Amino acid sequence: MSQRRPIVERFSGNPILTKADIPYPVETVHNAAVVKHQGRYVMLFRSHRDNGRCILGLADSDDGFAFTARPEPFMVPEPDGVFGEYEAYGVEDPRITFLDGHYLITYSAYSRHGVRIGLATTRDFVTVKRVSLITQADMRNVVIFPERIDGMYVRLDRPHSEICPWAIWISYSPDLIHWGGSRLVMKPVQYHWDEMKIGPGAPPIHTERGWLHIYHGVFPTMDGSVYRLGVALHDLRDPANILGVCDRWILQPEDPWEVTGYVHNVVFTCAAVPEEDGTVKIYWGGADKVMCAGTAKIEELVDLCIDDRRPPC
Ligand code: BMA
Repeated sequence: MSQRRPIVERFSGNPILTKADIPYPVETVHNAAVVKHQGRYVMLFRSHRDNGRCILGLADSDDGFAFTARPEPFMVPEPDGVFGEYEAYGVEDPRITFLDGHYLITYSAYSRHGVRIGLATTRDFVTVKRVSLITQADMRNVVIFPERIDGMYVRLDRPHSEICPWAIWISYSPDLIHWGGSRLVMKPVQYHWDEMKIGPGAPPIHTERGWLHIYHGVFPTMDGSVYRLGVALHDLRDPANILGVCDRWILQPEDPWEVTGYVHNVVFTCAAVPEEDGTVKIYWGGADKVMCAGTAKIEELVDLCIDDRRPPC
């Protein structure tokens, strides 16, 4: 039997950004957000410093594949105030959503109190303003939908409890600061490729048939955890309702820089950029060390959620 055609076609020039491309000292370049701004691609990437804590840097591109890093980091932990207290251990895994004329940046803020999510905004990727810390500990992976639904901002998030580990929830807000109405929408499935953990990946993409969400799923092995990517389709008007979750992963660690690195066997996404030709550029960190990119067909990803589906919970 011949191999199936890959769902995500890897860019032939992967990895697209590594620490060798960064003009200040960093040890990794990974888990980046990417958006189109004024016809160009802007990447907000995470880097470990050699003290083990993370900062966020920017890189720009005309084609979405060849990126040039800017000379200075874009976000480092604030020195004082409430952000200083809650992001002292570093800022990680940003996501960006364009809404109401602003780019909304959600990022993991680490401190001795745990990990929570910060919200910052920018209009131009030159200046950035911290707005609020929008979760308590222990939350990660907040992605904001790019449209308001019934007047409310909507996000997917990933709390953690011993009773119900690492599932995806939905929450709503009238003002981006105060969030509530929280409900669980999707759970890991036992003895499945995402049985250990799932978490929101890229901000959802509006398609005619639903919100397409590319998420990550984790499987425990005797050799550590394997991080892969999957897809789910949420109802357009009621995104708490999942229309289908594809039974199989769409991407798994295969290239040498995905299998070996800072943390081995990891593909982890924070960004997917839909294009006018019906494709989507998907960006992922390889082994928590480098940035990679690939392309998929949006219709095919939506079809997978419907035609090859498993229940969300
Ligand atoms: C998760 C997060 C990600 C990371 C992944 C693999 O828990 O910390 O930032 O890419 O682990 O190490």
